[in-house]
Amino acid sequence: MSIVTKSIVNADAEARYLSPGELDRIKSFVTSGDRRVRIAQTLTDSRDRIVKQAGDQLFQQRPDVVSPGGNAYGEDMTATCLRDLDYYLRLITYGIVAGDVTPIEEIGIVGAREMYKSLGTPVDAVAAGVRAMKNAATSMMSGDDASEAASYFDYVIGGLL
Ligand SMILES: CCC1=C(C)/C(=C/C2=NC(=C\c3[nH]c(/C=C4\NC(=O)[C@H](C)[C@H]4CC)c(C)c3CCC(=O)O)/C(CCC(=O)O)=C2C)NC1=O
Repeated sequence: MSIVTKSIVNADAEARYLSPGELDRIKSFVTSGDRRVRIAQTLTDSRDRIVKQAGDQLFQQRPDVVSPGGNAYGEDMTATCLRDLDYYLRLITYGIVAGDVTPIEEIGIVGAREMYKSLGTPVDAVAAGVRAMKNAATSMMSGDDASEAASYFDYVIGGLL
């Protein structure tokens, strides 16, 4: 939910007008809108390149995951691993557009550690893959956009570890 919807739901539950604090937060959400949409557009347009570069970097750092016995060993498992990175990149674009990490948390973080544990997937390597996506993505952006985008990647990394 965006800050706009959330504020309205909260205010209406108490049948009150939006508070000055809520209006301030909505103002900064609105004024940062162009930037957030621009960042989400860059990530969306470059998603294939970001996932590919991150996969290459991850498998160089962690050759164990793509070696025999590794969780991402073999063409199909490697493709599933890259798909997971793509899932997280997609969720990050949702969060950036909403200006809120809740969609990322609800879809991709809650229960993720337990799920990866049950799959035998080393979650620290998933986090390393997300970090590699962060490096690839932020290198395509200017300073302010890069630091805003970075905070969402960091949220995912922190949520997995
Ligand atoms: C949008 C929210 C969402 C997420 C996050 C998600 C993750 C997810 N990853 C899965 C599997 C998997 N995930 C990986 C990923 C990896 N293995 C590694 O060693 C690497 C470190 C890593 C890539 C970075 C692999 C290899 C599998 C298949 C494991 C198996 O079938 O044994 C599965 C099991 C079912 C399936 O194969 O599709 C789920 C549910 N699904 C979702 O709907």
